[in-house]
Amino acid sequence: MKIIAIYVYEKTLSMASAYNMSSSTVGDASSTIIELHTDSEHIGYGEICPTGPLPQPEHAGSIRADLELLAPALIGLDPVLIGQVLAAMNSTMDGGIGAKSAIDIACWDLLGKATGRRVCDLLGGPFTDPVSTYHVIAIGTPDESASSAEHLQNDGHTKLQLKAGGRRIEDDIDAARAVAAVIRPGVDLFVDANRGFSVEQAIQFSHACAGLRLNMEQPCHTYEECAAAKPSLVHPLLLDESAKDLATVAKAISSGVANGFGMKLTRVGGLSGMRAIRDLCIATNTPTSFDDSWGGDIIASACVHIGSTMPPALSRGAWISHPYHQCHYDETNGPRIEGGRVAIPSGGPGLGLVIPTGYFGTPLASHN
Ligand code: 0XW
Ligand code: MG
Repeated sequence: MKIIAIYVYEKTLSMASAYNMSSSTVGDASSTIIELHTDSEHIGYGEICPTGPLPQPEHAGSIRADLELLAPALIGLDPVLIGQVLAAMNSTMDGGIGAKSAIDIACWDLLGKATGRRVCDLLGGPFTDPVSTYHVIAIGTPDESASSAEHLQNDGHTKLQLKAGGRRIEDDIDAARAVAAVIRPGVDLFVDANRGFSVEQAIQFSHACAGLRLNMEQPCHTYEECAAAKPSLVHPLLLDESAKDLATVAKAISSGVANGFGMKLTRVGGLSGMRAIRDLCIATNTPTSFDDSWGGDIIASACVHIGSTMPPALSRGAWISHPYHQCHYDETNGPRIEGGRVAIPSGGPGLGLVIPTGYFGTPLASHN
């Protein structure tokens, strides 16, 4: 099989409900879709959709510029030989991990379609289907946060991520106490400041919440600040934004800075990069989630496929943004949350999606 054309599309994902994080509010998101056309009947789909400055340094414009550079180097390559595709991209440009991740996901989709296997099977096989997910509670008052936590648990959610940061630390402490008071046995609570706490605030928060069963996710802006806070924290520490590649993840585990991770596929090289991190987490008994900043059915499917291959005891769930936008590229198989879990898309091999021809309209760029 050979790549004969690459098409790049824009898809706007309109917000259905508010989503506030410590220093940004997610508005309508501009997703970038990749179609890899081959000399077989198969088309591979990739996607990347960063939201604001928090989860990764890239944005829609920079990703599309990177794709202009990368796409010509891919024409004529066999997409199933993913290591060679990644090597060709790395010898074309340094950086551009987001664009490279979207191409990587499209290659895995093609590998599945070419072999008649689901991506989750090629990644080692699923342990669970449906796959556990976690749900965000946006920044709000203690009453609003506690009431969201109640509703989500009633809907079957067993993993809740309370957003924090960007306001008085006392407000975050009050919200965490209010949510912790309604958390039921067997439900996990993560307080995610998305880099919004200073080192002092992280320590103050942890001590004020000392009796509460929760994990702290990416409290401070940098790896170094999280590492400085860590010895004084009472709670387990999860890294998200600072866990930017495999080497950093390895360092965070071996130095004891991180007790687990919130991981974004398109920050670490797509399914290939995430597979390496998954394996390191399994080898070191370290929990991780399988997320992305945002995105539609393609990125959600990628997260669910690889999320299913994590032993459940170490899985913090696969996160999808579908509750916050109501768009499906594949109305039948597009991932959706039911009872706090998401089924592996079952529309066929690869990512399991059947996207109607022409769904994304006129391409922003064509390479052939
Ligand atoms: C819940 N997420 C995966 C989506 C948002 O973009 C940020 C995020 C997180 O965990 O920080
Ligand atoms: Mg996070």
